[in-house]
Amino acid sequence: MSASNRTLGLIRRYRDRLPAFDDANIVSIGEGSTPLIHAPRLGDRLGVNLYLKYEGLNPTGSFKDRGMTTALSAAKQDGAQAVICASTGNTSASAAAYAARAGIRCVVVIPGGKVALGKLAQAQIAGASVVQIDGSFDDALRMVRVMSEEHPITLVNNLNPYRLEGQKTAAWEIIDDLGHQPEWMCLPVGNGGNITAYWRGYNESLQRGDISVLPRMLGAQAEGSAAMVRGEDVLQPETIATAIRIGAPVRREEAGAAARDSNGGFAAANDREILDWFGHVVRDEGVFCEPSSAASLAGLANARRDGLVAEGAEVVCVLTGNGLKDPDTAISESAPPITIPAERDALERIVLGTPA
Ligand code: AN7
Repeated sequence: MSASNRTLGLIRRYRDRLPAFDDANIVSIGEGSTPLIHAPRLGDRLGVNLYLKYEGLNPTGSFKDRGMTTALSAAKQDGAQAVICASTGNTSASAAAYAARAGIRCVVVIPGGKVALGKLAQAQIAGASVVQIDGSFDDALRMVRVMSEEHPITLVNNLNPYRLEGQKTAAWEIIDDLGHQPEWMCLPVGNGGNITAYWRGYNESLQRGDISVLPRMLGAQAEGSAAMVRGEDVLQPETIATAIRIGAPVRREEAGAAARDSNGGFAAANDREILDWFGHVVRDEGVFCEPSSAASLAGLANARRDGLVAEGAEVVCVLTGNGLKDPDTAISESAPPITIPAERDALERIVLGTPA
């Protein structure tokens, strides 16, 4: 039997280029190998040749699984008894699942009332200790860092070096699928971990000779939490895109270097723009992502408007999380269902579009 890449999981798929793990310590749920989807209608709307890297199809519905397979495999290899993280939601869902798989206790600390419903459900049902605080993600991260420094509990936020090692594999998949690097690589930025990981992945591919040119990196942020765009931390971050509601990016130095060294940049989009692109991507292409993921499209639109990204450029946008993560926002952005009696004529009026 020859296993598909999805069955292998990404540690086995890219074994020769990742940290070494004993087979018995590999914690995988079949992450990675997500589709790269050509998006011609959405691309026309943006004036670019657009591809979507649909990371919402990972096992827990976000790109975080790429970093959790490596982080939890390392934790298992080290004999860790417990892992901890702060999270805007997706990290907690992924950590909870991979810790469950590893048989390791998991504690997640989240900003109370600011985590999308699907993500909360995932962490809770997987058996993590879910702790809400009256504070932001940045406050939660400060707290879990102290716990991991003072107690034998492994931090699995992206300060953990194994996280980015796993996440960089997405860049390699894009090169495999496209056959070359895109001109622009666009992704939503919160802590700046993922843009750092992609940049590392592309640079390693350059060193291997798989590509001869690097893509330009575009980081998209929500206007209310745009620390990288502003060049300073945001004390009270706010946005509908709760996954990237982060004011003090942990990887600000590396993320800034990725944008600068690639001749790329950062772009902000406001909540209305993010929600508009959240609708466009599913109505144009049938791809349902969470609002934070649509921030990459909204940021790209603004980078096009400002002349940073040229017309006709080949662009890969990362859709970092699945739309099912945040059903509340999808419902509030949609027309409600039409209620009718269970009668033929009532349905016919709607089918034919005639007024009642
Ligand atoms: C869908 O889950 O930080 O720039 O705690 O969930 O690497 O932080 C999530 C981040 C983009 C930003 N898109 O990535 C968490 C968390 C989605 C996300 C980001 C996140 P980074």
